[in-house]
Amino acid sequence: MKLYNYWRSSSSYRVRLALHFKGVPYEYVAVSLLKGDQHQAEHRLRNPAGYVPVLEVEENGKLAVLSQSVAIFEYLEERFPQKPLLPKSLVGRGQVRALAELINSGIQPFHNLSTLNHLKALGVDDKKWAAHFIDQGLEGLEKLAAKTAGRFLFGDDFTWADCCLIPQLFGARRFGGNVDAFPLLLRVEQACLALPHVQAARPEAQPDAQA
Ligand SMILES: N[C@@H](CCC(=O)N[C@@H](CS)C(=O)NCC(=O)O)C(=O)O
Repeated sequence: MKLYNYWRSSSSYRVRLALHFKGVPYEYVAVSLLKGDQHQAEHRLRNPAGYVPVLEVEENGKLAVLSQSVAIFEYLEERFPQKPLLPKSLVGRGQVRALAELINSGIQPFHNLSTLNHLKALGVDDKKWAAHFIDQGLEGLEKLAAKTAGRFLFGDDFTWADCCLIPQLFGARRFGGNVDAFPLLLRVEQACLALPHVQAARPEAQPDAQA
């Protein structure tokens, strides 16, 4: 399995967390968003949208590529069910998906690189804009998680929701979000950062990490 990704990309970080949690070995292939590798023809063949992450997998002797971190979670959950990242109850599974989706579609797109570049080109204060939507999204997440959290965002088991939270807080700090306003999220982050698989997936631990 090959993961085309970038050390600082929050969506890439999500997939690394899921792979490390499940103990699935993979080859790390760096796609530098700083250098614009995501726009090169070679990468556009893997993902025509020009985003990371992309996971290359093998099925029946054939290689295939998967994009979209949450779709990749779904694939990994079905292929490697032994260490689940979703709870057993149907309602619980829906709630974990909702927490993850709040981040995936409700926060991250607002601070994606191409979004910020376009805002800059329009003469908008991109940093202020991103911080506004990050804080608004995290506020919703803090309240939603108050109904479900234990040690982690959903009860006492590490789930997809945590795979999205940790990278989102990393991104929030980069883009000026006021993370200190969200004590529950920070408490869950501390619990997650104590786990070896989380440490292994951290941006700073990746081969392409730059100081
Ligand atoms: N919903 C997608 C988002 C993917 C995405 O936005 N990736 C960012 C990095 S976190 C990217 O590749 N940005 C490149 C660009 O905007 O040029 C996912 O979950 O995989």
